[in-house]
Amino acid sequence: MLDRDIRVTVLGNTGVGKTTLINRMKGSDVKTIGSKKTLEINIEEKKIKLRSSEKCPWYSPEAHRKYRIIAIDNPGDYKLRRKWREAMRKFKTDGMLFLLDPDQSVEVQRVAMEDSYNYFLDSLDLKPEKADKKAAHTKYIFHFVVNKVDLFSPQSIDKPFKMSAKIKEKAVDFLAHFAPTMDEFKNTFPQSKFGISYLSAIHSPYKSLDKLFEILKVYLYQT
Ligand SMILES: Nc1nc2c(ncn2[C@@H]2O[C@H](COP(=O)(O)OP(=O)(O)OP(=O)(O)O)[C@@H](O)[C@H]2O)c(=O)[nH]1
Ligand SMILES: [Mg+2]
Repeated sequence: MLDRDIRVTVLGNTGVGKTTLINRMKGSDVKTIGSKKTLEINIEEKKIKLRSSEKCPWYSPEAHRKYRIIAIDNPGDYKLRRKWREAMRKFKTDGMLFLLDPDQSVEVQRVAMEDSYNYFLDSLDLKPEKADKKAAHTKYIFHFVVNKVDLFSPQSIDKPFKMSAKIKEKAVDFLAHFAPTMDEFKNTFPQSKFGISYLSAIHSPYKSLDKLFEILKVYLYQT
């Protein structure tokens, strides 16, 4: 079959922008829609043609390929977070997008990141020793996203958002708070892939979001 799937679990504390990112991926104008707190696990789908495909010669299957993005949107509220375990056990995905919000407490978000670590391990096996063993061989994609980078530098809403070196620098500094937790993931999942993106789910041009799935595609299909 020509088309391929990319399945992602989207996690992060409440209000970090998970639903906004997914709505944007689906092509909605998130500036006007706004989003309510997610209470249930929602499965969202969108078939997209990635821009890298356009660079392929016409005789390459890649030039004609579409990617079906299946995104599992989870509630971030800590009281609802146990649903993450249920979701990860039920919907086996290729990777997780873990979103962070520079405007929220680092401490609270670190706990959310630790929860994603523990619940993902639970999804491999509820017995901790077995889960650790499985984790050593698990090929998964852990992608950490610093969202809302527009907040680092308020820009005119009328102008297209531009990622400056200054914004990037601030986003890198912010992510550094999470380095010890991210290292823990790397130690536990040595066969897995790790990535980082900095973006604004609301303001980044679509091609930046598209890039997010490009990265996942390369990880998954090496093309
Ligand atoms: N400035 C800015 N605000 C954003 C961005 N992305 C999302 N938001 C806002 O953040 C708020 C929360 O977004 P949601 O997408 O509902 O967050 P969520 O992670 O789905 O939250 P839960 O469903 O409760 O887990 C909304 O008011 C969004 O408009 C962004 O890139 N920049
Ligand atoms: Mg939501």
